[in-house]
Amino acid sequence: MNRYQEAKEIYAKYGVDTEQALNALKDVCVSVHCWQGDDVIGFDCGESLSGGIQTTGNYPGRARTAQELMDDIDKAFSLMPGKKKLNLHASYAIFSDGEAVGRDKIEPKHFKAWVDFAKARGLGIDFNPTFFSHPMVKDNLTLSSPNETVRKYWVEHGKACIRISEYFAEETGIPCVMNIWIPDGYKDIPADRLGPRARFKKSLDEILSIPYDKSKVYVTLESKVFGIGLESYTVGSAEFCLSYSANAHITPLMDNGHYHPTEMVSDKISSLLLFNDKIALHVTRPVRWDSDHVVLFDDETREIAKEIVRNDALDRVFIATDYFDASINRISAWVTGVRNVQKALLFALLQPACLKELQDSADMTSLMVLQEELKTAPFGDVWNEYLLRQNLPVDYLREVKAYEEKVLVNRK
Ligand code: RNT
Ligand code: ZN
Repeated sequence: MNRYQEAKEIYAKYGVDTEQALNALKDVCVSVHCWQGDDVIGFDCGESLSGGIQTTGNYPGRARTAQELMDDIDKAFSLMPGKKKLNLHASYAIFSDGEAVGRDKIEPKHFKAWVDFAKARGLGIDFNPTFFSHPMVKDNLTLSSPNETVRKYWVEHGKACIRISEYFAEETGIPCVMNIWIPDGYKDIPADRLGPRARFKKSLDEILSIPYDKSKVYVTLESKVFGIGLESYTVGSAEFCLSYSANAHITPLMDNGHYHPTEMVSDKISSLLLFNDKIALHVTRPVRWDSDHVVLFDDETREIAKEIVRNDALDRVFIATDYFDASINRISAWVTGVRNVQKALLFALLQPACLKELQDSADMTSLMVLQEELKTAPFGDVWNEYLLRQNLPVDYLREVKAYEEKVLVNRK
């Protein structure tokens, strides 16, 4: 008997159907961030990364052009199983030679090459206005700026991005999730906490006032607790973003690097599911701060997956990755993180339904024992079967290294 058959029988004893789990997993879409490939730099204005986020490391092979990034995405996607979407930032606009377009004036045509790329591969596209790494970010402020020229510039950027998101949805036939995150905040204690938040609120109202098809574009709003150099005050805090989303009927987005270190996104998902049709996630790995390390198959990633699966919410949660490591091979970083999100989902799909019943009958003893037992059930054999059925290698490292030698090391 092969290992999968054996695993299947072991799981069956727990009342778990591995075939059902494998089938469910292949329909789950993960929106893969493009920005792992070039250290969040983008192509539009050549500014270095700002906004209180940071990439560290200088491993060779960063994608420097749209073509290089597309090549790398192809390589990375070819090693990831399951359904994917491409998640772009506005800073990845592709301008023709000599064209200089401000972010307030970008248009669908600046993303045509991405649409062609996505269509040729049957991918949907998600989108993000880029409110950082740009000369119009003044004093670390964008949509909350007291300077009307600055604030309006970024409002126009937000509106432009809604139009581009709608274009993505129309062209690909797949709805576009457009996530708003602003870095706005203060390093030290502010004198006015209300003013910036009031201006952010007004700016969001203005952006969302343009007509757009809500079945094609899902606008999400991402909160944060602090950024580097912005430690004392963040305009788009959790309370602000949750309240705004609820009021404006948009979708809240939680990034699991954006909370205090002992606060867990896995514990927040159920609450948001009770009050929202859809919710959105940025899956990342914060190490002591919002460091955006590559996602591992760790406790919290599994717990997040469990909350989605066990609450029967696979079709209500937009799952996206958001991490960037420049200290290791970037293709490997991409593939490892995305595979780990999928692994965690499979792990969750392989949990027996009886666990809930044990909780409800207050048999916490059995619950603990069973949960611990399941940790060492032959999960790896089911995962390997999933890869095998999609003709993917378990060992992608060899392929990554070959690509590094052939392509990446030549990028000097
Ligand atoms: C920053 C947010 C945001 C960014 C990306 C690049 O803390 O997590 O989502 O990482 O938009
Ligand atoms: Zn994020």
